[in-house]
Order: sequence, then structure tokens, then C-alpha cells
Amino acid sequence: MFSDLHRARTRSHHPLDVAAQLTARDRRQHHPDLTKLGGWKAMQKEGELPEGRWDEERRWALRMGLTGADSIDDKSIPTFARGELPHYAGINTFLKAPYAEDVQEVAHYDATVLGIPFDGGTTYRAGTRFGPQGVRKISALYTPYNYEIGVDLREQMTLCDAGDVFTIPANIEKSFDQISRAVSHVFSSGSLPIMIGGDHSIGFPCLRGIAECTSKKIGIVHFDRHADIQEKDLDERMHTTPWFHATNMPNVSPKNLVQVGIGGWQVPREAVKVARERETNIITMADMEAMGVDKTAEMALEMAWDGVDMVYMSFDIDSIDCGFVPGTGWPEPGGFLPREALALASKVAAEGICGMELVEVSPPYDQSEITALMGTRVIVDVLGSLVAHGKLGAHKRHIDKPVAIPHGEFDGKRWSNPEPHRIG
Ligand SMILES: [Mn+2]
Repeated sequence: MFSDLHRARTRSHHPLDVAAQLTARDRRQHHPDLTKLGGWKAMQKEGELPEGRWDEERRWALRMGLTGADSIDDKSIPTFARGELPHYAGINTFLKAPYAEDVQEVAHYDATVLGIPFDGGTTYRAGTRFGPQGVRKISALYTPYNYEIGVDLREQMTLCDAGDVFTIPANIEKSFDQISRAVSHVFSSGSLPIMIGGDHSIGFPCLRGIAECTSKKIGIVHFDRHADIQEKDLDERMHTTPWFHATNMPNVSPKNLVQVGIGGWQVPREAVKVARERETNIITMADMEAMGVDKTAEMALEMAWDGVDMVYMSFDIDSIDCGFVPGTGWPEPGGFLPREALALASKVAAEGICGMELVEVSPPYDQSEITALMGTRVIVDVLGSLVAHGKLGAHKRHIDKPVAIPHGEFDGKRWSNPEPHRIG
């Protein structure tokens, strides 16, 4: 490719002559492979994406945040920052998505992010109770558009943030009950639940919340360095135990549990015994390296989907090499490279999911928010893949036992006077 250009350039030494000889079209013909590049295709694809929601958001921002000062030329800029811009401003939800303060509203959105600030199941470093806050904060730097996959989440799906579940710090079982109740509410509404932990103990109550709303069968793709399938740890259902309890549920079989990335020196023998007895499917990091990302994803999907109706994704951030994700409870070297992890998560999402959790981000141990950033990236890549492959909402037809959770009675708005105060 370079040599063609080089020859063309040497036809004349005068730069204007070169420009005349080499129009943009000529250059493309001189480089026939260019149109096969993802970069070129993605550039064309952007032109096909709608922009209506972006216009809507900017009009909404002027309504909510008042029109901007006279000196500002861009009349879409409000006085008070609202919505996506500027990225450093605002009280941000995940990806600056609308806050569903009234959780009845989640039904209006394709997907709902809910934080699960719970680290009572942690057996080493704590701090994941700040995971949802950490992930939300750094998620503010993302736009909803991804160049490579050619998706604009704002234009092609609806997303809200329902805030956090009210967990009980010193009580695992009460917290589990709260978590299952919250997840069952979101799942029953038809909105896809996206949980941000929290330690990995939440895997069981999250999946329980989904499983109780359906008579259908559910498989699990679990990315982790750790097997997390022993019955108890330190005498409780800690973050080392979620899949033992999840696969006790009648519609969640251990045969459909696929554990990807397991290995290293932090896998308790007790967990391995259970995995062997229950015949779960473990793909180690070395297996993944030998087979490659595509084959690994294909195999994981085949086993997780075998005879089931839906698949749940559990993504432990510590599955990625700890050099990339220092802010986690049990850091382990030798994990996925970020590119591998993101590709695997996207490929699993491409077949559709009934929910996902992103766990073990611990901001107090993080550096420059990189662990929280990686967690954000996993979630947005999963959403992008669901949109790109038309799988968003595929879980809805399996909700045959929706729950209805009562709400309290209160009329009005908190902290506001009955009549608005008029200025001037
Ligand atoms: Mn782990």
C-alpha cells in the first residue's frame, strides 16, 4: 500500500501536481483493501445512525437547565449542566442515563442499571460497597456511541439507572432478600437488569431474583479467576459461594454453568470438589489461550445454552489480569487481557442474556479509576453487542411468573413546598 502511494508521489515533486494527480477516489483505488478495513466500514456506518434522541436530549437540557448566557454562541448549551455534557459535570448516573427515582418507571426502559453496594460477603479486601458509585462516576467519560461496532446506545435503546438496592451491611441473608426483591422487580417489568456490585456473593440473590419470575431454564456464563462454588466460607454464604446456591434452584442446572478464566493459586480445593461433583464446565485461562477467543466463546455458549431458554452473565472484574484491575478484592496475576475479556463478553451477549452482573470493583483499592473504568467498559460493550445483534428484549417472552411488589403511600414531592416559590 505504501509503495503505491510512494510511486504516485514521486511522479511529480511539486505538491500541487501530486494533489491533482491523486484525488481521494484515486487514492482509494490505489488501496483496494481499504474498504475491507473495519475502520472504513465503521466510518460509513456512522452516517446511517439516527440522531433524533441527541436532538431531544439537548432540547430537554434547555427545558430542565434553562437557556444559556447570551455570550454563548451554541444555543444548545444550557445554564445548568443536564444530560451528557460536559462529561466532567453533573450528578451522574451510569452513562448519565435518566435516574428512575420512582422504580415503577423502569418498565419504560429496555435496560435498567441497579447498584448493589454490598461487601459483607468479602473474605479479604473489602470496599466493593463503593463499586456502584465508582463505576457510575467514571462512566461519565463515555459517549453512548461506539465507533467500531457502529452503535449509538442513546439512539438505539433506552437505559435508566434505578439507583442502589438498600442493603444491610452486617447481614448477608437480609441483604440477599433485598437484592432478589429488587432484581425480580426489574426483571418482571420487562427491563433487562444490569447489576453493579458489590462482591460476588450477590451472584446468588441476583440470579434468584430472575429465576423466581420464570418457569424457564437458565444457563450461566461466569467470567472469573475463582470458581465461587463452595457451599460456605467462614461459616456463611460469602463471595466464594454464589454458584453452589444458584445451581440448587430448580431451573438453574450446574450442567449449564460455564466458568471461564478459572485458575491460579486462589481456587480453593473445596470449590473444585463441588464443581467436579456437579459437573460444571471450567475453561481455564490456558484453555482460552490455546483455543483463542472465538472458539472459547463458541464453546462457552454451546454449553451454557444447551437445553435452556436464557443465559445469565456474571462478570467478575478480577478475571482480568490484576495489572489492569488493581481495585479488586482478590487480585490474581495471569488473567485475561482487557481485549480478550471485552471480546468474550461481547460474544456471549451477542446471543442474548436475561441479565448481567459486574462484580468485585473495589474503588478504595483502585488507581486512577482504571478498575472502575474496565467495569464500565464491560457493561457498555455488552449493551452495544445486544443492540448490534438485535438481542435486546429477547428475554421478555420468558417472564411467565412476574412479581408485583407493593409500594408505600405518599402524595407529593419530598422537600418541596406545596406551592412553588416565585422569584421576583
Ligand atoms: Mn473472582
